[in-house]
Amino acid sequence: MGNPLYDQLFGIHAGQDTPFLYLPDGQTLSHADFLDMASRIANALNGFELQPGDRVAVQVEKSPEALALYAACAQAGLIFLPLNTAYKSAELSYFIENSGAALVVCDAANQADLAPIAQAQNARLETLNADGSGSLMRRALGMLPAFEPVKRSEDDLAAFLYTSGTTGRSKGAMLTQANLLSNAETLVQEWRFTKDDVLLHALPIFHTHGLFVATNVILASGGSMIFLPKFDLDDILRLMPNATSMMGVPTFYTRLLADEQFTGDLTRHMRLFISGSAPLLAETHERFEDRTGHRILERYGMTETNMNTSNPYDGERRAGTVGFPLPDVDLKVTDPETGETLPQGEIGMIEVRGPNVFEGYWQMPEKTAAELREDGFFITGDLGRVDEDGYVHIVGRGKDLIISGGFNIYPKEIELVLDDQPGVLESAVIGVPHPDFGETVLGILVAEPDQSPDVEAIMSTVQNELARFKHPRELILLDELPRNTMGKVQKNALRDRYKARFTSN
Ligand code: MCA
Ligand code: AMP
Repeated sequence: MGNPLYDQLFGIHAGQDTPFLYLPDGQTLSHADFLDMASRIANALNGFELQPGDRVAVQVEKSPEALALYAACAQAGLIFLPLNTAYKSAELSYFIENSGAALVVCDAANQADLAPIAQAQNARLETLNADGSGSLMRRALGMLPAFEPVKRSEDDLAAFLYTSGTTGRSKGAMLTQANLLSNAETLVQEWRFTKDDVLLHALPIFHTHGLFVATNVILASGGSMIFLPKFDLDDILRLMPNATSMMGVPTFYTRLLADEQFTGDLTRHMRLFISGSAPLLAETHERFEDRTGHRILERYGMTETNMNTSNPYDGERRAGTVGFPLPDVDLKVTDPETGETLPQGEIGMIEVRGPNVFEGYWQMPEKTAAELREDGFFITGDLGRVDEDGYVHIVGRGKDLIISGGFNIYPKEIELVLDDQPGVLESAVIGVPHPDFGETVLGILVAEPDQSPDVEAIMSTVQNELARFKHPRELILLDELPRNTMGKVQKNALRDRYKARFTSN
């Protein structure tokens, strides 16, 4: 027994001087350089007296060192737990405490805020900054660039990714080595990635899309990435001529289309554009094809499952659909009430099963049992149907979720903060169409009798407590919330009323 994740994604490139990361400053890191860096970090981690299976919570900017920390955790048998850089202290404190992290790695700018949180948890705190400086790399640079991977099996946990829930409490999705490896291998084959690929990588590396889909596919195929700190339109336009492929959320594609410099000529040499994390409007798909001649390949996944379906590489990429179940994924559409499989073509709950499906939620057996059936099917919370040609269509969500620019936002979490504010009786948070982010957050407040809540003060409290991308774009005071006869708030009625709030038509 070796360490399959390390051996199959990273170790296979030992000694290879072929490029792995092209950085915006013109530097190139080979696969061998990257492995040296990862091994030095693994040696540094080893000095912290961590045990295999310990969680390493990481909130750092995107950098080669941050990616090498992921490789080092695989090598050292530690569970990698990446966190959105937008999270504020109150949000971080929950993740660190809930996961029982033994090590926290953060940007030096956040060290003072995180120190008491780490201390309360008895976790060690190290820093890693965007330029690679900080206490972790200072220590790592004094280490040897070789490390014998800790023995692990495919069933061992490799990563935790936190995903919010309808109750407002985040759940740690436990992903095994096999979950990550099986999906990476499948996607390399389905999307025809090879060592000649150069992926334009502008996604964050704290979510499934940028970390497991993009990075693992490139690692498994032996290709390389143009590794950008974030999505910057000018960088993308400048560097696209050097790439063969790009992965992005729909906002990447609408932003590109909004720029006249994005032309067919710029993309002629490109092999593949992939979209996911949020619905790609059929209109965007069509406009992209008109402009470039390329049909974007849309796929569908989740934090809990990695990727489930994909439009075909060869064959029709059908706009408005997420394609077919991946070869090793079983997909069925069920009655949300009874769980019975529905006849082909009917709309119901999408359920998936396969080697990609996670182990469960960390220390939440009831939530795991509610969403992961004993026979291995995971209840996605997405409503969909399969058309007569087998293409999967996502038609809505059974879960109360907003997706803004590819980031998931659970209204409950924001409602809990709003409900707590002086003079507020109750609130409802909804997602409404937005031209750039797809959807954006709108908060509706109802005042307590004879009170007039200070909306500006409430907005600033929300801004202090929650990550920027969760902030309501606007707070609106209403006399009452629309309710059905059972007393349940009718969010559909609110969504309908405010659907044109941020769009011109
Ligand atoms: C940034 N802001 C946002 C978002 N991103 N607000 C709402 N939604 C967002 N997604 C804030 C910024 O902090 C800024 O605040 C203001 O909005 C405008 O910033 P802007 O410069 O326009 O944004 P940006 O920095 O260019 O970022 C937009 C982005 C980025 C490029 C779309 O959000 C992004 O990279 N999204 C990808 C997310 C992703 O990887 N999702 C995958 C999840 P201020 O004005 O105060 O400065 S994995 C997943 O869902 C599953 C598994 C799957 O299928 O992949
Ligand atoms: P997350 O919890 O961040 O993993 O987000 C997963 C959710 O994003 C899914 O359950 C879907 O609701 C949504 N999603 C991902 N890819 C797509 C897609 N191509 N089309 C529509 N929704 C998507």
